[in-house]
Amino acid sequence: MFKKVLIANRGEIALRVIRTCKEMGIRTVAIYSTADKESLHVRFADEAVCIGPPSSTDSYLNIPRIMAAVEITNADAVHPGYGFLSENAGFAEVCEQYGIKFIGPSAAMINAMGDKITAKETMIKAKVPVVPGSDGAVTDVKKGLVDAKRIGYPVILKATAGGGGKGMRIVNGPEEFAEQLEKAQIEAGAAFGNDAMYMEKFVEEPRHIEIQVIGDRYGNVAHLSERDCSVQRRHQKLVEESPSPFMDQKLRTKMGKAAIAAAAAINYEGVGTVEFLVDKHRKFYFMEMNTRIQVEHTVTEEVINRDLIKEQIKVAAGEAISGKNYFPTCHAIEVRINAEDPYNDFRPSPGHITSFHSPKGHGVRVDTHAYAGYSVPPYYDSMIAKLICKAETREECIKKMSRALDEFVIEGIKTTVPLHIQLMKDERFKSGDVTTKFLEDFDLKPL
Ligand code: MV4
Repeated sequence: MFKKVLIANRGEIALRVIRTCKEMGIRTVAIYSTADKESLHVRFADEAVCIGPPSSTDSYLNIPRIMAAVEITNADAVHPGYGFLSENAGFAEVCEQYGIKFIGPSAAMINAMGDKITAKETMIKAKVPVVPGSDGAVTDVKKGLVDAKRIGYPVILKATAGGGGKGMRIVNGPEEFAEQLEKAQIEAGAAFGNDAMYMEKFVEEPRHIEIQVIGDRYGNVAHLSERDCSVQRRHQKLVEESPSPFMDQKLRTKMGKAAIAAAAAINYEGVGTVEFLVDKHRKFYFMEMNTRIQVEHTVTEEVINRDLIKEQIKVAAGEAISGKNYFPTCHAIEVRINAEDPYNDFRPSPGHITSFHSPKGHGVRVDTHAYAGYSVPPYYDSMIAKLICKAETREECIKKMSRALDEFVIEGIKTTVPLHIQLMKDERFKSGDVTTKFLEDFDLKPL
């Protein structure tokens, strides 16, 4: 087992990893920017190294500075958390070269899933269902129009270097094709330095259902059931739950098998997530694979009663998994509390938290680095807490979440708490009839 893990991240996930390491008897090193001096991950780690000024490029994204912190603290492993360098193949490679275990996928696995055309071709070979689309890249308008006609409008253009919704364009008919392709290429070129595009049939009002997987270095892969992440806004998830209200055991078995096949196709080692689009006919299609621990891993932890960070560290250290799949034994919902104003187009609302009280009680979990007196810096992601509730049924879970949200006191900044309070009372949400379009149609009333 590792002796000392450096956590190359900040906020709640840094704290989350520190907690598990402590329970496993592993020493921890926090890194921090000058903006995070007062952050709890700095306080609760065994050691902490300041690596630079607030700007991410000079701190949490700065590989040479992080490697210097690894060297001076003698850490033998790095946990990248989510975001920042968690899916950076270059960082994984540098760690490998220095003999430091990167608690995440290898550079090869990141690259296999990072290029979306390659990923899709790999999935087709592994017999994982994909959305019908172009054969490889869309290089010119003339060929693209022929392909789009065969696929049938509406189609969606996606950047092969993209993911998470960046560089996507919907095309409703041939008259729009040239214009949308050019716009998408310009956008993708600016965002990723790569303007290669591919095309798919546009699946209307899909659900976003993802399967948690885990693999070890001996070739065993298992699934840990699904999370429904359909409640999103501009590709930012706001609510996640497990089991999905749309799921039944037959579909879970099929999607679980597909997710395992997807991970096995790239010899996946570690914890990962296979994202699917699911249409109203219960047809599911591979969307992308995330090769990191995700924000919403906690929902799975609650329903299968396992510490996923612990499992992740164990497989990274070379332990074998049992290979058995896990199924939900209760219902869990997570809401993301962001320092944003839901009444003002979700504008970031950083600043000083004057008062902070977390909900408590049976079945209530809060993962946060915030506290009364903490200042939310304006430089990073706006998520300041995750509230996770679990109960025997979805209905009970929603009631518990409503109760917990009512107890949440955060003063001094604006947060997404009022949005969640109303969501939990929404008839459509309560019925489980939620697609990725749901939040667009949701109108927030003054409290
Ligand atoms: C799609 C789609 C419909 N049809 N692909 C968005 C994020 C990126 N991973 C892929 N995304 C989509 N791909 C086809 N062929 C709709 C989306 C999409 C979406 C997916 C999941 C959750 C929220 C979404 C919001 C808008 C669009």
